[in-house]
Amino acid sequence: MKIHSLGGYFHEYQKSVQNPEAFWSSIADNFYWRKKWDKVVDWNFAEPNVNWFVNGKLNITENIFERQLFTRGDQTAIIWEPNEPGEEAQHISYRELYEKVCQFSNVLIEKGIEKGDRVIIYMPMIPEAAVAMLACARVGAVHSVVFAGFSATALADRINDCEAKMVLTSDGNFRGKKKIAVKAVVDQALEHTTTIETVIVAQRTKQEVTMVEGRDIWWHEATEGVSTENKAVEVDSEDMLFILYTSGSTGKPKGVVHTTGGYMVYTSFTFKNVFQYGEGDVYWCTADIGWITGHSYIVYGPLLAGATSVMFEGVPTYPDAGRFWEIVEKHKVNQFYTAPTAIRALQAYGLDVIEPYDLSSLKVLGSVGEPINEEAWHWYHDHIGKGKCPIVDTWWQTETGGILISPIAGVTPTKPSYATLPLPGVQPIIVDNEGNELKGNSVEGNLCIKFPWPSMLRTTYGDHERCKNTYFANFENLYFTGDGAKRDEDGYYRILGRVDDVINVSGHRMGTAEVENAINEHPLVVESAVVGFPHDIKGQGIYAYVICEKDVDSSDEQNMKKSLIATVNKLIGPIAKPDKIQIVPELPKTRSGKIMRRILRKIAEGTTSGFGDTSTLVNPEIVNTIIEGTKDA
Ligand code: 7RM
Repeated sequence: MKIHSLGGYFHEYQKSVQNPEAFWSSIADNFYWRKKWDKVVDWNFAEPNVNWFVNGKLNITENIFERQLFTRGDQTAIIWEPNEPGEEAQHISYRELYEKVCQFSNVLIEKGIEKGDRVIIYMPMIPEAAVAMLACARVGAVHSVVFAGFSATALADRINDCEAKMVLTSDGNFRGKKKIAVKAVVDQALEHTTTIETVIVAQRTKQEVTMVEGRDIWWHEATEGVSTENKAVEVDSEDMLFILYTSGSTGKPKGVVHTTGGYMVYTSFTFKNVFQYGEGDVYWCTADIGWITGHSYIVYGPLLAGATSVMFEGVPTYPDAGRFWEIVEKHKVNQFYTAPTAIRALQAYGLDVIEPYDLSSLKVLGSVGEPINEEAWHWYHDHIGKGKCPIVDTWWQTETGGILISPIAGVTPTKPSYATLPLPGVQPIIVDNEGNELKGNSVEGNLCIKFPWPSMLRTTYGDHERCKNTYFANFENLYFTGDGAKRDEDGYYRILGRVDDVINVSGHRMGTAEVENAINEHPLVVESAVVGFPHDIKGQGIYAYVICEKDVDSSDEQNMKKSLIATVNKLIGPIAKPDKIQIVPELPKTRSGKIMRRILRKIAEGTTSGFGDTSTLVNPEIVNTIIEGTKDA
């Protein structure tokens, strides 16, 4: 079902709220189910317990391949654009991809992977990464993709949390001018895990790697001579499709669990509608498969919808800042989906790097990951879309599986920095801190969702209580997003950012507690506090206030900072690197020992006065000391 007009949108929206079961079953009917569901949705948000397409049986890859091969076998499924512009792009048809997936499924089975087993995918943006995800899904295994920029420690944590049996990786990764060792990180991680039986290594950079006898095997050797025919394993609609780890306000990252039937229906539906994907179009999402955007809108959504999806190995600034636009011209991209941080970074290079390229194929522009500021919105609209492409500012989360609030391209009138209206089936509600609904328009508060949608998270892996406490316990019978939002006089939603201790750095989600925990691991650190601060390109930067052991004197400060950054790199990865580190003698604390983050956030923003009531601090004089010290951060 595709919505073509604003009237059509309101009509479908009404239907989806009045009779969600009828609405979603008519969409799910377009898929191939080995056995139809008994009930569309069965749910409560108290436990929570959410089931979609109850007792339905299917395989998601049968819906990508078998269901579509007849009509799309020769159509390109994936256009892979390598890091080096001089290396040839690959066009992989639906039939070729099908054969690769079947073949690799046979390898997984041969290596002892069974339905329900967890498989870690730690790979760069190469076609094998998509093949790996789909082969897991085909044999009923649960993939957990770990962004290949995470450190060995972060990788080991995830392997241990889900007790994975296998790792799929590559020798290395080409990223701009850099050649990154990937397999070596896996080797380090596996020194701290016990569950991995097999590591399969795709060859990409041909750099030297160590292969452990009996554990490690090359992808090309494992697949050699293996049949390209495979019958998909039947799974239940509510069987796990994947786990994806994401940061929260406390503790270690949580394994967000997505299941099969609902995720399939929702990602495909939202992909087609939000981007208004049409037959023969070329769609490009610049995300990495290590994030939810890569899962839902490079791999599953587009392929379920029979689209041609571009997958790019490199970075936006290599060999120069015109690379995105060169690729748009080269592959005649029609829908382009990226993050505000990339837009702002490229904006800084000026218009000369865009000018050489023909961007006339573009029809729709998308934005995701963080609020898009008005200036970036206008630049994107005027200089990339040449004023003729609608911008879809898509709001969603790892936990929501798919886009929840967004314009429908060319249908919903847009407004800069507004995610606009909920998609059909999505019932947002804004509540105050006591959980009272703020009705009507022109209100601002905590963004919650009051009715389930098919691709919502079902649990956090191995810890259902944590899922309940994080998302369903703040406000009774509501899913709490962690975001603040405003609904304006037109009923449009504007996302105001996180209301918890999660920050958004270049569109990457980071828990301030997670960064603090890493910093605190440093032997010379007594205590630390991490906050976000406004950053021109990244959206938010990371500001760390650190108390060191007495013997770190000010002449050591630069070395100490370097050493702290190395610790964060080791425990999380370069994406968590603090932009500013300030060594402080104390942190502002209340009598009960709580750090007053509100004050630290203000200082990091550059505020020097007006901190409100500081009388509850045990050490109010520290505020001025810290303000004075910001110049050295
Ligand atoms: C898809 C993704 C989720 C958090 C979310 C928001 C922020 C995402 C937008 C946005 C304003 C947007 N998943 N966020 N999209 N804020 N406008 N269009 O990013 O799990 O990594 O992050 O990102 O705060 O809660 S995520």
